[in-house]
Amino acid sequence: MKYLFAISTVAIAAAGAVTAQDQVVNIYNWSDYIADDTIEKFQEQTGITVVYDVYDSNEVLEAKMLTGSSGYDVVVPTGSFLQRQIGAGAYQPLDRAALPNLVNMDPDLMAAAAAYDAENEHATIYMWGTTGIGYNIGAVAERLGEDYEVDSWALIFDPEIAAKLADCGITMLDAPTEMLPAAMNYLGLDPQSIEPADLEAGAELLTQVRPHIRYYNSSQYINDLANGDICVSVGWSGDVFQAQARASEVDAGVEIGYVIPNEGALQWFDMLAIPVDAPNADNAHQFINFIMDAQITADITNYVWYANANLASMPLVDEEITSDPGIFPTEAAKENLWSSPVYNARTDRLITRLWTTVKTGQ
Ligand code: SPD
Repeated sequence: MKYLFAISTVAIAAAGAVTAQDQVVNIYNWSDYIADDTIEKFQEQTGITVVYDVYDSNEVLEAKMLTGSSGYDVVVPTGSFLQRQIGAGAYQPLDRAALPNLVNMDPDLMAAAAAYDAENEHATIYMWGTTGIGYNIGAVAERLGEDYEVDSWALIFDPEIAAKLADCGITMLDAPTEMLPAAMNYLGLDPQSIEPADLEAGAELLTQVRPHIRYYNSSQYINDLANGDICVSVGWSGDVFQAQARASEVDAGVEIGYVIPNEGALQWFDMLAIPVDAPNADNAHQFINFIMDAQITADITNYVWYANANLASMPLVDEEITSDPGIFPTEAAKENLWSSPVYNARTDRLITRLWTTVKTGQ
């Protein structure tokens, strides 16, 4: 999906110094991941026209980055994928002099993200979140009882429980590097393990519950949860909160909850990076610097319900968001969060093969 955001001639004239060739920036971002006015504000402020394209899978982005000549100026890989793509030479180092708003970033979270990109040389954090469970509170209570507490991956990974929910619709992310570790963790295995036997055990569990899964998709579940068309999703934190907000707008009696299960969950960072062959690298830096403005980042978090790593933005983020443990996990919940390992090519091939088996049943 590609959007060209129109810009008024007034804004172009105001920008003055930029040449015609410089007046475009091509952004490739996750779907449902920006405020409704961010692009317009950037265009008004800089005179640069934004061409905006979206995806819902790291694998899709990675294929483009490794092929090269994508035409994109700014992309948003998740940390573990970023590291592998940096290794393949897919990104250029950031010009820190062009990014004065880097001072706004939380040094602790940037240090955590540096595990994937030494000294944050190639990327800065866009948003971060967890991969947990979104659920329709009423539909689940109807099937499992009012007293059933939704606090465990058992809701999805226990075949007996999943069977009771199948009729109202369980969905999983089409994200093998997230679903396999979640299943492994539920089995008591290390979610970061790259041992083939552990990954195979995770796949076996996913195959067991497969008859109860309505679909594997990483974006459709937002609307489907909101509309009551499905009742349980393995989903990304902010996406589930967006479903919650949409459900309350529709007011069809659907109430959505998000839980980081007791057994733990994946924590991830999505990173702003510039492809090595970006046609408009200067504009890309302007865009990234604009995003790191405290008010702009706060506006995005307030719109998409994802945590950010911009300390200066925090006083501007709605308290409803900063105080929600599903978005900013408690210290206790943080103890059980894991990060994604960087998979080598061999493990990656195994994961792809196992995931195909899980999804197709063969
Ligand atoms: N709708 C925005 C979803 C952003 C999800 N980022 C991917 C995280 C991968 N672990």
